[in-house]
Amino acid sequence: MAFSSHVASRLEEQAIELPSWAFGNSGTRFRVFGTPGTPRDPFEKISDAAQVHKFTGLSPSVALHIPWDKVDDYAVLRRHAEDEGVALGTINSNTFQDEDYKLGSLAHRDDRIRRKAIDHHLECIDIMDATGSRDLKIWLADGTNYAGQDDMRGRQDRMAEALQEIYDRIGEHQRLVLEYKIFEPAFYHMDVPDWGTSYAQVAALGDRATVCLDTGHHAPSTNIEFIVMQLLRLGKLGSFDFNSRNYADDDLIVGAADPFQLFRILVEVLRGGGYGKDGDTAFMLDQCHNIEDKIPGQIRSVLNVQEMTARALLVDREALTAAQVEGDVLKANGILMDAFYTDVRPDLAAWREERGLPADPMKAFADSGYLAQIAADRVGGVQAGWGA
Ligand code: AOS
Ligand code: ZN
Ligand code: ZN
Repeated sequence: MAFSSHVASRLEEQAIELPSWAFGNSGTRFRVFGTPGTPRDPFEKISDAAQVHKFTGLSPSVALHIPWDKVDDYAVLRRHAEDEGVALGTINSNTFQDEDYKLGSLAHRDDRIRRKAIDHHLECIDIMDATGSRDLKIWLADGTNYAGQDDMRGRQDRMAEALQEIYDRIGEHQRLVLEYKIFEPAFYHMDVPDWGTSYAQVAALGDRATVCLDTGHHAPSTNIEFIVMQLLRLGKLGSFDFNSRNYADDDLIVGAADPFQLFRILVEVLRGGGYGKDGDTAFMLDQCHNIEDKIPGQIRSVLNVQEMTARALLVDREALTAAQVEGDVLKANGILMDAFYTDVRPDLAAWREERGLPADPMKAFADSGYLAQIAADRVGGVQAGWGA
């Protein structure tokens, strides 16, 4: 049984932005396991990311992280990306790896350090102008480790003022996306710990400031799809950083730990008008691959999102609403579970082939020999990783 024309066409709207840093070496504080052929510069990262789009058709853009992806001429990097069949996407700021930021950045008490952090973001916006990027994603590691360490309210006020200056520089076709995270690297409080704080901060800025929801940034058992519903209802769900976690911000392959949760999130995205042409909630991966091959890890990730999206599109919304109106608890849950339990892989394979894509992108990439080729070509030089 093939997909209905409705599902088939909606699947064509899917676009999942890849993080450049997923193709470099990253790992944990215990060890970073390198891989032969790992990119040595942003150009090679873009080439690897373009393989994901080539074999899946799902990832037309690549997010950059500044300063990790700094280059002399962004017009050259932009042309390289276009030659590889992708575009440059979100620009991610970085105020978490400089010695000055030990006690914070945009929330810091020291005017000089806050100025430095604001200027870094203004530089990121200049880069956005060169790359044609729409989104500036801000994730702050700011916070404290002990009660009494600093005045939490003063930090909110200073951060609000700094964000306002950054927002005022954002162009009319650009957005500021503020990401929240419950803990790490601060362990007593984060200055943007939850969706409510991010919402309060971006609502104060204006229409082109929104929230980034990273699926690994919540306390265990948080009902993430409720947050998705609420932010869509408030018109402030700017983007997702998709990944999966078993315990904390593990940054593992999205859908690997809990495909049902990913399905429920996508059901709310569809219901709330955040999917594809309905709205402008950007889908992005934010993952790090330490022991698994990086490009196949990203291919598996975007296929997981596609598969759960296909299942979410199968939910019989009319029958579900009718069951909800009737208060028929088991029938309503059963309708949702019928969609979740549907194996859409054969129909997805056919859908891909009808569009000139390989039925099995994982196998097609493995057969391409690309990994062996870059391992042979990329000998010498410093492999890119977190911080380079
Ligand atoms: C950190 O945990 C956040 O998820 C960030 O979005 C991300 O890991 C890093 O800044 C690269 O974007
Ligand atoms: Zn993230
Ligand atoms: Zn994270």
